[in-house]
Formats: sequence, C-alpha cells, structure tokens
Amino acid sequence: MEQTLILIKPSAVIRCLIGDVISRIQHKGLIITGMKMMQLDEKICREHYAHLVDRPFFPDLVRSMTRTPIIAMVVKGLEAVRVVRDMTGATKGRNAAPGTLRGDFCMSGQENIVHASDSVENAEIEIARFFSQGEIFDYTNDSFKYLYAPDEVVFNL
Ligand code: IDP
Ligand code: MG
Repeated sequence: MEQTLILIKPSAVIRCLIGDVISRIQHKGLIITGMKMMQLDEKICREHYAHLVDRPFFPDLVRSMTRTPIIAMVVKGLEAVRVVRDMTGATKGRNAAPGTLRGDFCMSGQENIVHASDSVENAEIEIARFFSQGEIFDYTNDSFKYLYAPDEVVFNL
C-alpha cells in the first residue's frame, strides 16, 4: 500500500501543534508506519529542497527548518500521497483552504507547519532520505477492516 512522508516543521513544533497534526492524520484513517524527532541541518535541507536552493528566500528557509527539531512521519493508506497533499493545502497558509492543515493552522508561506511529499516517486525518495529500512514498521492493523471495503484493499489479517 502507498506510503508518504510528512514532516511536522519547526513552526508547528514551536506552536505546540504536533498533536493536532498527528491527530488529523490518524482520524483520517492513515496508518503511521514510522515516526521520529530529528534535528535537520543545512545539508539535508539542501537535498530536500534542492528545487529551491537558488531562490532568495532559501537561507531563511534553512534557518526556519533547523530552528528546532522536526517530527518525521511515514504514513500509509490507499492513494496516501495525494490524500496527504490534499489534507496539507496550498503552500501559503493564508491561501490554503479551510479544513486543510495549513488552512486551519497557519498564515505564512514559509512557516507553513508541514511538509508532504508531492508524488509517489518523490515520496519514495524522501522516505529513504529520512528513514532507514528498520525504522519503518509494516505491522498488521486490524482497523483496515473498518477503513476500507474488500474491493479496495487486500486484507491480510
Ligand atoms: P510545498 O511545501 O507546498 O510543496 P514548495 O514550493 O515545494 O511547497 O516549497 C517548499 C517549502 O519552501 C514551502 O513549504 C515553504 O516552507 C518554503 N517556500 C516556498 N515558497 C516560498 C516563498 O516564496 N517564500 C518563503 N518560503 C517559501
Ligand atoms: Mg514541495
């Protein structure tokens, strides 16, 4: 089943929103398969945000992402990458739709509380960037029987 990466950014850690983000993810029906607190450095920010290194705001983005530890999570679910992107909302918090994490919890384009992988291909790359194989747990979760119908997933319980 599809997995995606979520980072709970320093802007959420500082504002005590870790629980709110995790709770939304769990209430949706996504299963947490990996989770840890990590201190990022400039090197990993340059990799993770390689598409932005030449932008004038990049030094501020690194300062923002390294200000406190982050929470890195891997979650799984049917079409998890798209589902979590939809739950995350537009990059700029003040433009993000109400009901999304950014729409409900932030105003800023930079301090926008969460990162979510934007494609299945990038999710695989990003999960490998933040997690080793042994840190992801593919445990059986009985809730699948209640989260999905038999024609949506194969139940191996
Ligand atoms: P995304 O997080 O919605 O995928 P990206 O364009 O991939 O958006 O940008 C990654 C992160 O870089 C954003 O979440 C935000 O923290 C930061 N960022 C993007 N654009 C700007 C900007 O114009 N000013 C400041 N920070 C930005
Ligand atoms: Mg992005």
